[in-house]
Amino acid sequence: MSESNARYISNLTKDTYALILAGGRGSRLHELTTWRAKPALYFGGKFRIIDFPLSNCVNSGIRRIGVITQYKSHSLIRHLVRGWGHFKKELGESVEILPASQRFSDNWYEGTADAVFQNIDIIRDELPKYVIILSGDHIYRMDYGAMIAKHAESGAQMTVSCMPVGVDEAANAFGVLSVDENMRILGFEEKPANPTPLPNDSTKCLASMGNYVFNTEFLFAELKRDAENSGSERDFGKDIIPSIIKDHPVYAYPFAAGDAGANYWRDVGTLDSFWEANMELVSPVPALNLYDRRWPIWTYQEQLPPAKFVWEEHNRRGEAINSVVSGGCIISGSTLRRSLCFSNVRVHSYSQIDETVILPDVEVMRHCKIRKAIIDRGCVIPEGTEIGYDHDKDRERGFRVSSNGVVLVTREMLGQPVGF
Ligand code: ADQ
Ligand code: ADP
Repeated sequence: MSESNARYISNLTKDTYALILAGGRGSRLHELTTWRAKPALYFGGKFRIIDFPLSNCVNSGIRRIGVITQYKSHSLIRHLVRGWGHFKKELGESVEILPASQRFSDNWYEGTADAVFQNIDIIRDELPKYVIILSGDHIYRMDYGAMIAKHAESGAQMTVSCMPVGVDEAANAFGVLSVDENMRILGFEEKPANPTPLPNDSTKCLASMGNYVFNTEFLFAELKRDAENSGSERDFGKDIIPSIIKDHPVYAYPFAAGDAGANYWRDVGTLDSFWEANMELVSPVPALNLYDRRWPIWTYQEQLPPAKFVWEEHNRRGEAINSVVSGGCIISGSTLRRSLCFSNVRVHSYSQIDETVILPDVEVMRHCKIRKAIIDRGCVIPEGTEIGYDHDKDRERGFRVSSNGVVLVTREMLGQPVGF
């Protein structure tokens, strides 16, 4: 990219306010989101899902960010305050938390459009030319600068980022677009049962990633219009996009290889996809590069001592193979294979852990065998427990077994008190 091009994009990103929608429930994650909103869910040994859109903003040069929260927001807000509270207003930087606070009416945020509508005054104070609305639910690296530049060049009022996904995967799950040869959106259906396939590939369709760039004044006008329509569910996918594509220039932006050096986007909306996306990280060369210094993913993490692996006379070698182990962990006399340990995990001797995602502050006592599982934060796995070897037994004990055979274990399932 030439210098003048880079300057052009940095002026656009400076003139952009980002809103991250982080109020959703994530019900298909079952007990993993009983206590926390999906964007607050742990990911990748050290991060929370929200760290990805937030880091993408900062890496793209967008430094004014609002995070819209609603459902089960305590864990999310605590993380934002600890990890993202250091922005300096005087330098034109801010990460603002925008909880549903009934400032306009007696209602909490209804749909996603209402969540933005209820914050119009806060956005207006920032005087941005563009507003980028981002889903707080996905794991990906994306240079929003390139998308905003395309938006500005095309003369669009709104631009929707999209990527091709399998028709089966998209059915009932994603907003599906049809476009003309210039990528202008001609049709949009929110979570259709039978998605319209791509003209050149009947197995694929164009799915909305739930990220939108708007010209600010157009966004405000459309939100106000929508608020007066009593039949609207106040949702971008269900109401706003279908109602504007005919009369206004709305374009699709294809998220493609080359954006930030990687074409990686995962919706970790189910236990299986959450487990699989974490498992990808323990493969020798993962598609998502968390070690790329040019596109760092920031987070909050308590200061902890380094991970430790112990082999004493009385036990076996403490080791972790093709695994990711975070700070504060001690793996003593046990073997981990293709597993992720978040902070402060203790694994005692003679245990065997395979293909398992262990969230922070877990203790695995001696002689446990765990396979293909997700262990929620704070669990103490009693001595001699087997998980993932006999699914009938797992279910009898109250653990949840997913359709692909991933076993979820939480403190409540173990009869252990939940408290922060
Ligand atoms: P979904 O993700 O299913 O589809 P939704 O449940 O509205 O849509 O969530 C979108 C984002 O908004 C999530 O980050 C969620 O946390 C947040 N959110 C939901 N309700 C909210 C509320 N009341 N207040 C604040 N935040 C809220 C959307 C689009 C599809 C697109 C997919 C891509 O509607 O068209 O294909 O994202 O995953
Ligand atoms: P095990 O059941 O595996 O024997 P322990 O709790 O006795 O479990 O821990 C085993 C080993 O882990 C200890 O002997 C020590 O080497 C290391 N370890 C445990 N706690 C700490 C600690 N606080 N600091 C440093 N090393 C520790």
